[in-house]
Amino acid sequence: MSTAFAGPRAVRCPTCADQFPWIDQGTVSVYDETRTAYDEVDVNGLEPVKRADLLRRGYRRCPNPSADMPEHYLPATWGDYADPLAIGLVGLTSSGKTHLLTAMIREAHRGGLLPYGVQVRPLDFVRHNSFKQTFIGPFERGVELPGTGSDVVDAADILLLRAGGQVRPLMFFDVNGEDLKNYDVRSRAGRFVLSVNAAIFVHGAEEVRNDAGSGENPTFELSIERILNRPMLSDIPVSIALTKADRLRYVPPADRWLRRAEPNFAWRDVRAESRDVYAYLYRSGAIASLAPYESFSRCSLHFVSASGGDAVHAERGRSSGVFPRGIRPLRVLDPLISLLSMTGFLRVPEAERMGRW
Ligand SMILES: Nc1nc2c(ncn2[C@@H]2O[C@H](COP(=O)(O)OP(=O)(O)O)[C@@H](O)[C@H]2O)c(=O)[nH]1
Ligand SMILES: [Mg+2]
Ligand SMILES: [Zn+2]
Repeated sequence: MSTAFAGPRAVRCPTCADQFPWIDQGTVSVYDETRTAYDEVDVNGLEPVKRADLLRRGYRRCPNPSADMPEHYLPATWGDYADPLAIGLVGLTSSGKTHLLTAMIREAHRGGLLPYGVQVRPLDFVRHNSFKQTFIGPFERGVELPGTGSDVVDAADILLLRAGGQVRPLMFFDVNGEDLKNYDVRSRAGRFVLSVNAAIFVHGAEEVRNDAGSGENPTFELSIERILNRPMLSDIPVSIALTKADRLRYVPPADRWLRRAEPNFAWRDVRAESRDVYAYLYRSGAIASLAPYESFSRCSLHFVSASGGDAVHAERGRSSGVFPRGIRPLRVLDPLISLLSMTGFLRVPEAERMGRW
């Protein structure tokens, strides 16, 4: 039989990005919330119903072949699903990655993809609860999220997408542009970069100033250049998210898109918005932020806003700021919807032409 030769399936861990063969070991680790610890349970002798239940909510310790991470666990069902769709969020520190990631995941859990026939549920409850507590909760209360430092973080939350008989895990990695300048392919950051199969390049709109600031950011531009030079990434679909677009709410043509509540879905609209974002970035002098458009064969561009407005800081540089009128995410799912259609997960009319303008 062919399966005898194929051997166990190789999976990639969402925490350390190592690849390893997925072999059924007959044990499952169960998470104990009160002790925040995992207990290994032998499921071999168990009746099928009990065994299936433990597998569904259980975990498995990652062998982490590179041995460069503290002990960590994967959902016991990880090996049952198709290879995850791993999206890298690439951008400079403070471009708005963390807020955008939080707003997107929150919106997806609130049914924001249902109009496109995509159902979403968390794949890993421990991870999901921790993400809710640390990010979604404070964000909903209008608290500015803390900076995440410079390292590539692991998958914040893993979503299980279902659409038209397809099931696929979706995860995002926060990839700090500066970290990629000197990364080694054997490092954790390098492994993450190798595993992404789509990317969102995040560019934050500057605060509107009266002086003719160029909006250029040399560090951002340099790191994008380096990322684009990785040959294995050149053929993935990408989108450019011009975030903090709430700062452009009175600036045409951004205003027109921000007033639209519905995400773009039709190829025509995605193309029209992409042209407007392109023109805006070009005119504001942020030429290098357009590099992904020039370098990848499929790219869509979007105006988005995670918070809907600027945070206010009581004391500069001290505690977190607050969003005084609460948060109002605008069009945050658009970059994701485009990527889902460009990767073929979402069957939209004219999907073949999406991102090729
Ligand atoms: N006006 C506005 N500010 C934002 C938005 N998203 C993030 N910010 C601000 O931008 C700064 C950096 O955001 P953060 O998400 O931490 O950026 P990261 O370093 O790329 O993860 C913070 O001061 C946020 O208050 C947005 O959608 N609109
Ligand atoms: Mg961050
Ligand atoms: Zn791992």
